[in-house]
Amino acid sequence: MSNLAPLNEAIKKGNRNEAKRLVTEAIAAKLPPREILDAMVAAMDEIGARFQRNEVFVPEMLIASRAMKEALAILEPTLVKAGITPEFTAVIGTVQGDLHDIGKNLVAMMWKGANFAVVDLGTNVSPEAFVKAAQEHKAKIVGLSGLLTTTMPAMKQAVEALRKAGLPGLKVMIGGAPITAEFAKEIGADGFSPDAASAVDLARKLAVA
Ligand code: B1M
Repeated sequence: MSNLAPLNEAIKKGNRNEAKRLVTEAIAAKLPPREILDAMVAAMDEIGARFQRNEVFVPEMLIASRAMKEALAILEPTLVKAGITPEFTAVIGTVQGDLHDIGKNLVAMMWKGANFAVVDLGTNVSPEAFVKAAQEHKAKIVGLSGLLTTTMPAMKQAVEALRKAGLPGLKVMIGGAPITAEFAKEIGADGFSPDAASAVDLARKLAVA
């Protein structure tokens, strides 16, 4: 196999068995691991762009992300052997008091699909836990998700704790249904994304800023 278009297509369609079969074939055919990875990441970029154009919706993003995740797990040992590592580490979690995780999981999946190393702290995450994880994993990005207006103050507290920890170069981005760019500015976050696709673009932008 020398053409990676079918692998790209299988991920976009969320056809995980086909994606796993094709990535296995590509590895066996000794295609350059970077090219295999690029074809897979391009599929997720395209899905993200389609989502932003309202051409696909959350279910399509979820199944594409699942196909990506499973195919990536097969490719991972080959990438490690070739010295290809994730672009950077991003920590994500839903803020304290909030148990909603569907949107946060979607962002985490899209980030993994974009070749970021993702540390997912789950839900109801305290400001201290965000700080600890950012320090431990030398994160470039911390992403805070929140769905409740009542837990927006917890988001502010998490941003304050991260700032107080003085982690050099760390960027904090936020998102969730009640969150706005104005609120991000107000609490001193570095940015806000309205959806999982733009969360990839923003994380990339912030990581190099
Ligand atoms: Co809850 N809930 N809920 N709920 N729930 C909402 C949020 C609510 C708007 C419903 C309503 O009243 N209309 C309302 C909040 C009102 C408010 O605060 N103003 C609400 C409430 C009140 C509650 C409870 C308090 C209800 C109760 O017990 N009385 C309770 C709170 C529990 C708690 O958290 N402590 C509660 C509980 C629950 C369930 C457990 C039943 C369940 C959650 C299941 C789960 O997440 N595992 C649930 C659900 C499912 C919802 C709704 C229906 C759907 C949320 C969702 O998953 N959306 C929601 C109503 C609604 O939004 N229509 C509602 C789909 C998801 C893909 O979108 O999460 O917005 P979203 O994520 C998007 C973007 O926001 C963005 O990208 C995602 C994908 O594009 N995004 C980020 C999210 N995080 C990001 C981070 C980023 C960047 C982008 O960077 C880091």
